[in-house]
Amino acid sequence: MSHYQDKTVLVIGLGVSGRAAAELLLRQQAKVVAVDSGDSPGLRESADALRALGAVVKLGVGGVPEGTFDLGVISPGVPLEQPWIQSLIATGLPLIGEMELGYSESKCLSVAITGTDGKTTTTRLVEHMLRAAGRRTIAAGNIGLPLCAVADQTRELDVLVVEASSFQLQSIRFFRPIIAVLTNLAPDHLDRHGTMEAYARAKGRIFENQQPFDWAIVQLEALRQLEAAGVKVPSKCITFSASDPSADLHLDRTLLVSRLTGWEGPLLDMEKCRLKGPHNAENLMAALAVGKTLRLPLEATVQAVQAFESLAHRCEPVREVGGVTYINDSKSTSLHSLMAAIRAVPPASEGRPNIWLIAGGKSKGLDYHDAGPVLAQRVKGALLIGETRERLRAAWSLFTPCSLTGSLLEAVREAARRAVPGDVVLLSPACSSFDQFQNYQHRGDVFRQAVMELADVSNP
Ligand code: UMA
Repeated sequence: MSHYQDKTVLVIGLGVSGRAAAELLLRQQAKVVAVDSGDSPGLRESADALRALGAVVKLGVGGVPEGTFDLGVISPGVPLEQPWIQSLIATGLPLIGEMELGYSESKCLSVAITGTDGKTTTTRLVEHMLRAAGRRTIAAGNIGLPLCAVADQTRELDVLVVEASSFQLQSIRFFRPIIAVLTNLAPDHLDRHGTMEAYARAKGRIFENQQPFDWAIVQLEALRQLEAAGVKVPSKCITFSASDPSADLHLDRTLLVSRLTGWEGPLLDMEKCRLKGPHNAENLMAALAVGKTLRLPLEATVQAVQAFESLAHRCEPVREVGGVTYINDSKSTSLHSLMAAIRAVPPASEGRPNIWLIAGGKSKGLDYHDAGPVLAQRVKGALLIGETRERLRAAWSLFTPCSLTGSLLEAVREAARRAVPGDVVLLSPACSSFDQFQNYQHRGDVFRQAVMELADVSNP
């Protein structure tokens, strides 16, 4: 008999997570009541599919539905802080996240990866490295594939690689990865978490259930931030950093170097990797450290990660037109990722600024002033779009010339008009996309399309 048989479970939110959670529970003969505050054609389709499997589904519901429940399962995008969720918790109802539910039904070891930036790249790197070493694995979680959707397949796997967001980590209970990676910590999602400390504590929960024999692989700077926020890491720790040479793994010019006992010396030359920039050096260090703790052969892991291509929408080179390179970094929704993208662009030989930056979108409650010095050094001009464009102009115009533009398309055309050979046009919005686009992929696709439509005067 399954854990959930005959239990009445309330599933909150019916996006991909909620739907996968409801389906898993129905397979386990639970009685599912699912609610969503929205009521769109897509949600109605999901609702019909779940009703056909036996669930009770209510759309357009922004409060506690009638009935008594044994368990609540919440989607990551539904804020726990909402009064009706808080009053539900106050009734004593156990409430877990979809990731926790999927984890509780998983039958293999988990490696989990979180961090403000780099978590998807590191997750894919680890998945790629494991496969190259002959291990059976799937990457799931925030990467887009809910844990509940893959839990049934985990019996056949050696390792489940989980990308975990701060939202998902907020609603864990027993989630315990044997290896937990924290790529970095910078202000993000402050509209939901309120303060940087609260955000750091949510991220730090990835280590919460770890045992002293498990592993934490943590960027050194992020470890210090966790300590300042009062988060304890109970497991064995390996640190990495592209800028602090006292870390266990660090960047020495182009080399990734280890000072770990029994693993001392250079591991990898960034010049031989397709991934570029100090932020990717850190992603590579984290992945290699995961390989080490899983005892994968170093030679095979190095070969695998060297061949790894950057993912779509993450510092993705789109095209060169008339000597100008266009880069799609639409995934950038924080100031931290914007600065990483700027640093990953090769500087002009004479050291002059060579980047036309396209930025802006929906605000995530961040302070944009910190980018000033990097903008002054590297950015020739910023073309600002979306809801935040005026706030960005107020924060940045002391450091680089800023222009407001009406749309992404207009910004691409304007950048193309102003750029000269050797320049780079970089879309790295530092904001979420939801003011003008369905998601960051949609925003990146619109950018790519606009770039592909530019006339190449040098190559008619
Ligand atoms: N909803 C409510 N009440 C609310 C808020 C939302 O009912 O108060 C409903 C919405 O109407 C919608 C549903 O909840 O129908 C959406 O649920 P969701 O936002 O949890 O989205 P999912 O489709 O389930 O996708 C989620 C993650 N989304 C978020 O965390 C916002 C996806 O991460 C993840 O890939 C997916 O689960 C599978 O695990 C996306 C993301 O943007 C990519 N993540 C953030 C990030 O990377 O920065 C954290």
